[in-house]
Amino acid sequence: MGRILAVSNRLPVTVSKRKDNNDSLELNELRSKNYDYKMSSGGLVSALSALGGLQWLGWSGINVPDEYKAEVTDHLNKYFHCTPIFLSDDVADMYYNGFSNSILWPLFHYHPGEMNFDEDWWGAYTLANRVFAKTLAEEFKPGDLVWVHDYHLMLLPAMIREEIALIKPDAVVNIAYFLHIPFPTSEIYRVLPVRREILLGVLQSDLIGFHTYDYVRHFLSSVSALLQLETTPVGVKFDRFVSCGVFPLGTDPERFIDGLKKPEVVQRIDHLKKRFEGVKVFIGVDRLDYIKGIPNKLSGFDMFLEKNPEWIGKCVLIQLAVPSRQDVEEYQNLRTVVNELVGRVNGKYGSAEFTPVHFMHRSVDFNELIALYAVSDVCVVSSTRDGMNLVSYEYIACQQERHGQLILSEFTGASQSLNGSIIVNPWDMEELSNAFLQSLTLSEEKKLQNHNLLFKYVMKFTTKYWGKNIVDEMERIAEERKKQKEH
Ligand code: GDG
Repeated sequence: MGRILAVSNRLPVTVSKRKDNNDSLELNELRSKNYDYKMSSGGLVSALSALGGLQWLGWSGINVPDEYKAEVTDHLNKYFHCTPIFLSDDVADMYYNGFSNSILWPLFHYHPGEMNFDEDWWGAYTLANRVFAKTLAEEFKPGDLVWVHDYHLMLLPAMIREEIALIKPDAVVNIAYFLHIPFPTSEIYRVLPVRREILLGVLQSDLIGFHTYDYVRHFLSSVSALLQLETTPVGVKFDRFVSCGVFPLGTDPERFIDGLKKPEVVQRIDHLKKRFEGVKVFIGVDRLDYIKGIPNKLSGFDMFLEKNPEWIGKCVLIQLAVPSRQDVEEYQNLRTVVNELVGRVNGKYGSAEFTPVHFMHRSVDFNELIALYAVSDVCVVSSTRDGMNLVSYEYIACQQERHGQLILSEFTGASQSLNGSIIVNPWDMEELSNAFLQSLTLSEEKKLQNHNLLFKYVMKFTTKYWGKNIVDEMERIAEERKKQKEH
């Protein structure tokens, strides 16, 4: 197999226009003549890089005028093995904020009421996918494996085949597709006006991966109901057999465990431990997104304190809510709701000495994040839907010392793997408030038992394991196809 061409909406490098015009500055990896570059680190980036021979294609994230496109392309390619996709501001807005995040995202997370179908957004989505496909076809060399990521690019597998056929007609193209969010039940999916087009787009992959078997099942029933194609439990009989499989994503636990040993993190942990001495700490880490069930968490915490007043003053909820998609209206409304709820809980139980909810509407750096994970007694994940949820994995990786407990919504993909967590229905306030209490009152022995189960799982099913599994499966499929062709 040749290189892996990973395609995702955004590149793992942030490109920004340089504000200074200081030509005397030295040009290096982080700086070309007119632009700055910053590599994002994350589980996915390191896992895919570890597979070797990786070229990453994705949207540059900013509008780059024609005269600078060659500069940015050459720089990204030379230093980062990245190929940028350029989109105009208008197309990018309608494709990303519009169709991807205001139609597919709410619908796939069971919010059909918030989906306002718009023909122009659909047009922009189609166009953006076409631009991706054309750039990819130029980049593609026979033997490369194409790996497409996520809901922004559901038309891409079909378009890739069309574009490559135009310029490299004899090339064999192997395509894997992975969906990072849930695939909803077919009764929800069928609401989408372009439901057939989207399915036909992904079905040009050789392998389609999902986090859980429920998502596979939903996908297969949509395919059979809407396209009348024959399916088996592991795929679709199409012009080729399209394999559909379960590949639950994990995290990179070593990155967290090693991070906790850094002197500045050790120091920060000491400081936080002193700050919260004698107080139990609940932690929530979410993008400020309506799927994360932050209002449910705050209401559950409210009920817990109301029913168990002996805990008032003895526990806090630290909620980190990272700003997200602030150009989309639903996210602005959510912010108002969450601010109101935080104010209500703090007004009800707070005092001059004590604040029950510490709410941060911003992101923190990695060191601060892992220090917060490490000093917390319980992590609360209350998503109303979540493809997987990696925060729960990261928390466990940071809990070797404290054996903290995990309250986990049954509507996350993670809940199907993380045996040892306290599973809750985040819509059942009674159950959620009881889980807050239970997590604090479990015996040390039970806490250790839960932690050991979870820690073992998180250490084994890592991002690297996930990436390797998908690539191995793709290689197997490619090999099988080759043999079939020879006979
Ligand atoms: C989508 C799906 C699926 C958060 N705050 C800070 C920060 N984070 C990092 C966490 C974690 C990541 O963001 C969030 O990942 P999740 O998986 O929890 O959620 P989504 O962003 O919604 O991701 C999800 C995932 O794709 C992968 O397939 O699991 O279901 O929705 O890594 O650590 N990182 C730093 N500061 C913060 O303030 N440094």
